[in-house]
Amino acid sequence: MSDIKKEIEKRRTFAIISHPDAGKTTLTEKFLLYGGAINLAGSVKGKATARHAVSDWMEIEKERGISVTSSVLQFNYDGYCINILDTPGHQDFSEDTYRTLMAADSAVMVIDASKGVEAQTRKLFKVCAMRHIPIFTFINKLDRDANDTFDLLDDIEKELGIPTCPINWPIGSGKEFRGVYDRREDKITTFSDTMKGTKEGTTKVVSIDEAASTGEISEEQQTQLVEEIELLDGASAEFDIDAVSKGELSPVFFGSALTNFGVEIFLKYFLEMTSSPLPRVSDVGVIDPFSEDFSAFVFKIQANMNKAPCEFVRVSLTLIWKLLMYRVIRRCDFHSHSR
Ligand SMILES: Nc1nc2c(ncn2[C@@H]2O[C@H](COP(=O)(O)OP(=O)(O)OP(=O)(O)O)[C@@H](O)[C@H]2O)c(=O)[nH]1
Ligand SMILES: [Mg+2]
Repeated sequence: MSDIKKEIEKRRTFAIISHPDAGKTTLTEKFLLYGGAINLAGSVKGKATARHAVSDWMEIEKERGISVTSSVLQFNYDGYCINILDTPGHQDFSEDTYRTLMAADSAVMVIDASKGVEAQTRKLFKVCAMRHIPIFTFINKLDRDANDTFDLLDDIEKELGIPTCPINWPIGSGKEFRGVYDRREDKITTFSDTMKGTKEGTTKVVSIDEAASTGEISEEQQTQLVEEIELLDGASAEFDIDAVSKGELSPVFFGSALTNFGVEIFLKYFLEMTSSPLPRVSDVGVIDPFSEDFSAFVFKIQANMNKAPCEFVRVSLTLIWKLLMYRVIRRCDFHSHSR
């Protein structure tokens, strides 16, 4: 395989979607932390002197702690080159999000564990479902008291009409949130202090019995976990990668973006379960990412980022495969992609 093909296969481009405030920007920031793109994570609503989230770069975003415009961020992790499209949840900026979703090969749907599926999540999910892209679910804010885990899954399945397959399972929530149980490995990962989410922290992988005997989780949590796993094994959909890649089954993960718990576990599985850039349909036929011809799709124009307007372009080209902010020096004719 040529080097260029290998390069293309290492690419992952995904959008993060949800109702406002579910934690998209916070999760994006933590991906950057684990990718080594930043070594200290900022917060969405930092004090005047504190660091802010990298993707909320506009003054209004820093002041109000909300995302107004979609941001594209690139980082490397475990040999992959990852492009994240952090989208705004607020409905006033939905147009921006809809267009940005056209550039994504998959989507991460963030759900607040104390709220479940909310209005904007429903709308954005529909856009992703129409494109049949893989949709991964990250149930966030487990560091706060959460709804019952089975109820959260029921809510997703009933409200959005997509079967779910939990890849891991939370142990406790709020102050009692201890870690997640990995169904494939049959192991528990517990988390250490992450300095309020600014640092990576360390994790410990133990068996269910070990976790209880060493006091990592309480006896009650162990009993509850064993019961829940038994119930889940009988009730949840089997993992099927084909169904995931067609957007017909959503793998579900649990964690807390604020404290970083469960973020790296999610990232690892996500990279394993997603594919490299897919062919796109355009007005001149299907465009293969491995094709030798240049092709690009302008999905966003940002007027106030630099002195000159910037165009965000998804580029297909054998010589270069990049998703970057391109400052347009000279206008080019681009094909219109319809998928
Ligand atoms: N307790 C807790 N708070 C969180 C978590 N993740 C995010 N938050 C907080 O929730 C608020 C919203 O987080 P953001 O990351 O800005 O949410 P968003 O989805 O990007 O919001 P919009 O871009 O405005 O749609 C902030 O105050 C975060 O600190 C979490 O895991 N736990
Ligand atoms: Mg945001």
